Amino acid sequence: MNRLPALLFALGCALPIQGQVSVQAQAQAPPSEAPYTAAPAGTQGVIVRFQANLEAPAIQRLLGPSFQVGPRLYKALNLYLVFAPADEPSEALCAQLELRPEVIYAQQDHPIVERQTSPNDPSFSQMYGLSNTGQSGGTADADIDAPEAWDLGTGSQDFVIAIVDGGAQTDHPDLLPNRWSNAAEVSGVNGVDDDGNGYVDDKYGWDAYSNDGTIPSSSHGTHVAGTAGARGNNSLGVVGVNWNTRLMYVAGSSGTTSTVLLAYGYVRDQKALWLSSGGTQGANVVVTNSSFGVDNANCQSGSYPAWNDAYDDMGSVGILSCAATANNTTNIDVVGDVPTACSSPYILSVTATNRNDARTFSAYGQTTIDLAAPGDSILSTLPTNTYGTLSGTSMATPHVTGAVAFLHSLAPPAFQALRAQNPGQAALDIKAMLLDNVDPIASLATQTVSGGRLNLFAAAQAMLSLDGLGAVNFCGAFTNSTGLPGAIEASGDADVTLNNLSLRATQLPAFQFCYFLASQGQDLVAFAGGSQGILCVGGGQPIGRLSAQVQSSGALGEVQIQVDLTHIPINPDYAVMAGETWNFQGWYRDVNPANTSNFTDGVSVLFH
Ligand SMILES: [Ca+2]
Ligand SMILES: [Ca+2]
Ligand SMILES: [Ca+2]
Ligand SMILES: [Ca+2]
Repeated sequence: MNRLPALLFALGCALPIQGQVSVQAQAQAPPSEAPYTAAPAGTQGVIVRFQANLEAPAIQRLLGPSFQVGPRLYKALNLYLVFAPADEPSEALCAQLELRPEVIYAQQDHPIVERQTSPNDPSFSQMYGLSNTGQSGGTADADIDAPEAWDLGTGSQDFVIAIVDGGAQTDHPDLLPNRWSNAAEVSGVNGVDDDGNGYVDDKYGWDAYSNDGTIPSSSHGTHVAGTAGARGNNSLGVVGVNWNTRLMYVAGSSGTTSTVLLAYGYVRDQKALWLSSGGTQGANVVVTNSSFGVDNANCQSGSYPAWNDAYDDMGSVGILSCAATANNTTNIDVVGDVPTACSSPYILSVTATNRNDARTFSAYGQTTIDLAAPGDSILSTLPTNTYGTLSGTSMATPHVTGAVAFLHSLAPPAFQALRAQNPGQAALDIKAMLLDNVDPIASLATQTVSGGRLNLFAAAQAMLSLDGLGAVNFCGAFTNSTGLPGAIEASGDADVTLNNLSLRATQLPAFQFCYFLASQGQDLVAFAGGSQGILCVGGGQPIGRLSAQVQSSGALGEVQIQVDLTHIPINPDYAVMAGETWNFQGWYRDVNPANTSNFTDGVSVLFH
């Protein structure tokens, strides 16, 4: 280990003093790589770009004893950290260094901080759920990483959150800037259904209690709304998960199921109208927030069919429903709950954690409760223009609700295309992004579906990391003889003119043969003949076989192919067109115990 510096020193001595370094000298040995260290006591660091090929020993010689050459920082630019006397003004020092022929430039080693966007709302520092600094006895980072997420975006008024609650102070100064309103009714005639949507005077939402457009006030609803979408960075009060959004107020969170259905019905109608009118009418509701329910009720018993129906129907137009589970420490898997144990895939069931990531007062369920969010001592808006702290699953849920709208606001073009074509699938994808990107919490591993607490930043990164493909997996895969389900991944770009789609089948048995199928249809039928898995493509459409058999490699059995989009082998060969959705699946052999057919799940790509 000691030989290298000595050798380099010898080389350095041989170098010309004026920095005109021979390439041959460099080629004989790698340059010195001093370990990175902070500036030693009594020195300051300066970043210096030296002439190409000039290496540390020569630099040290050229600079003389008052400088100490530190590590090379950036090879391609020949940038070094150089330590200089601390008492010299750094600007003068840089200017002095730049006079030297071997120096291209010098700059200060400016301190940097990890960039996190903090709003100027004065109470932000108390909002541990968004950013936990350990305030008030909490655990640092037991939070949803909101400031990190706000580096990526701060929400958008293109997306509407329906607060289905007891009502709200809709003109609270920290909520008013983000209030959804129905322009035709606001500027219309009282007593007249100005926009013809079937609801008279629905200016800011609907009141299902009295079936009119006057929204009652409610402490609970005002608080919930602020968590999801109090205006951020307005030098006032609190900040919501979204600084910018649209809050629609729908009163109807207690009483009987009929009230709730009337409330959901309004939301659904407004979204359907928005879709059918091309965005000129109605409201682009992407999520509802609900914190009510029927304790200890079995949603699947046959006594509550309208609940799942409503969630599925709202889901089909791209609305996820975030629901607060019970505020008691029961296992919802066992005792049941409506709606948080209802089976609709469009529900996000939420339990609450505190400033130490502990669940103390709220229900759980490994198969029913999707995730946790901060819900203990949450600061938010309250009526009569005030603020205050409340606790409950009701306070946890709007963090998740806000996250749904937030992810929508970050959607890259591929996701926007999917959302336009299949809003229900886009909703399910957002749910998956949220659940797949929680912060794992050991105690929640067996108490929630996801095993953790919401992390807005991680989910936002997942949304942004969708490349140009926006591929969506479907169908689900069956366990094969390795104990793993064969899976398929697609990567590349959905622009057909780029033609760079790649398919990768993974988790197959090793050294088994596989080929890839393509079809514009989907199918979900068990394959005949004692085989395992499900054929997921076809559905009455032709199925093409994209490749000759290829053999999987590696212990986990991987196969990858590049797809020629100009020649999908569906007799005759077919060129993929923009606007088409194609579905792909891997079909592989599995020896279990005899040779059988087996399948990966399916992956769907909308090309543009
Ligand atoms: Ca954090
Ligand atoms: Ca109306
Ligand atoms: Ca009216
Ligand atoms: Ca504010």
